[in-house]
Amino acid sequence: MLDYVQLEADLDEEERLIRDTAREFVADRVRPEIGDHFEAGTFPTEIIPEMGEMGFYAPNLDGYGSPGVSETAYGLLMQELEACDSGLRSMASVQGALVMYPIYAYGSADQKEEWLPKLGAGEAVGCFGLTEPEHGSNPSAMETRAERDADGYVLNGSKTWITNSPIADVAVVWARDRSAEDDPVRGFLVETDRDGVTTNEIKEKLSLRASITGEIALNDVRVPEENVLPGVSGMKGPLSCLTQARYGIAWGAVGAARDCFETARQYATDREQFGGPIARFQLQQEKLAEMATGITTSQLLAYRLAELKERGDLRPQHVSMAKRHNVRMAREQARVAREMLGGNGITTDYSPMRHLANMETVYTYEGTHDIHTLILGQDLTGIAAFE
Ligand code: TGC
Ligand code: FAD
Repeated sequence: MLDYVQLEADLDEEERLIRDTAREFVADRVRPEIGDHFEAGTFPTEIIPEMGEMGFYAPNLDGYGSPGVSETAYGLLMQELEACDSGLRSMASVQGALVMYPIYAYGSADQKEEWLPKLGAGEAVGCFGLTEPEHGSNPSAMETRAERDADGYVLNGSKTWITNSPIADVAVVWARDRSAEDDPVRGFLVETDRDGVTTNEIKEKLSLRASITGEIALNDVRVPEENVLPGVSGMKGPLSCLTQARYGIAWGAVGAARDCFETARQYATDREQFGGPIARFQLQQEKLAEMATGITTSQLLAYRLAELKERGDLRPQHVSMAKRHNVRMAREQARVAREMLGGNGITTDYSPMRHLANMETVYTYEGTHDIHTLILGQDLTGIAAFE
């Protein structure tokens, strides 16, 4: 596997173990069938508890069953999952960074005790409802609202493009609290079997096909006071969760690109044209050299993020730079790898076209490439150019 500047030489034993465990799990349990799932538009739901048993959901959190592994170990895990398919990494990202993290960071003791162990074990599935039909890049304009009633809140609104909503047991729903001054955004734990909740699946996707995506419609949904996340109020709540998930994507995208590179390198060595392997042509070697360089520079960025995160110096803007850079790199490398495989490259027999299609989603979700450009622009100039 490509590790051109020997970053893996510095991994500790636990980090190597987590990388290898994830790599083997993916090779045995997911990779053989992933092309079929992509074609069928399905996710292998039977592996959800298996991933829990392996400790793949938020192992970087400490307590309530999570071991508190290093941020590098967590990144390597995301890298190995996405080397198989972005849908697999999405499963772990949403469950860990977008559902367990807000409960861990902002939940009450009861909420943590009720949800973290079973989400960590994959015995329950969570989803994260921020995006709305009319408010994607600008979630702060959300229309979903919570009105107080006698013993809690009544929620109304709709969320869309929600990973795993059709199979979720609980949704972290972000809504404006109309009973408080300035309608602050609050997080609500909404069990999906509550009256008034519907979660239709979105089936027409041509990207991230091996992942379940849906809507969340909330029609006079009553939730008790104890379902509100007490520890946060305002957009910082959902945006801080996004920073956790974007961190995982910055690592994961490197995995997808690495898989494209390894597939293209092997193919170029095996495939013969004009009397010998196509890997002997300078045009093909130039492509491999560019890919290896792009992957290596992205790896360096990911490893540096881990160091900053460990010592508490990671800023959301650092994560924006890495998500933006590494996903663009992976999208470009997937296209080049696809090209190197000729006609075979457009099939599900090989991974690059699947990764390429997936990268269109990864480029768009968790803040589009444009939005991360503007976040960096604001940080570099002090001037916000969102509006
Ligand atoms: P703004 O006024 O800038 O900030 C409000 C408060 O939040 C703080 N903050 C952050 N904190 C942590 N991490 C971040 N990334 C943060 N960004 C902002 C900020 O310091 C402030 O705190 P305080 O204490 O002063 O109140 O907020 P804004 O509403 O103007 O934000 C602007 C913008 C464009 C950056 C934001 O809206 C944005 O990031 N938009 C992109 C939307 C997005 O990424 N949606 C993702 C939906 S979830 C998803 O895609 C899941 S895919 C899952 C999968 O399958 O993997
Ligand atoms: P829009 O915001 O309408 O953007 C359209 C275009 O306009 C983009 O190119 C964008 O970059 C550009 N644009 C927007 N604003 C500006 C600006 N100020 N300046 C310049 N250009 C701009 N959301 C969740 O909450 N939870 C999930 O689990 C989740 N999972 C997802 C799974 C999939 C498969 C997909 C595709 C999306 C998912 N999302 C989820 C939603 C995702 O986060 C949004 O699609 C994303 O934030 C962009 O919003 P939008 O699609 O409404 O695009």
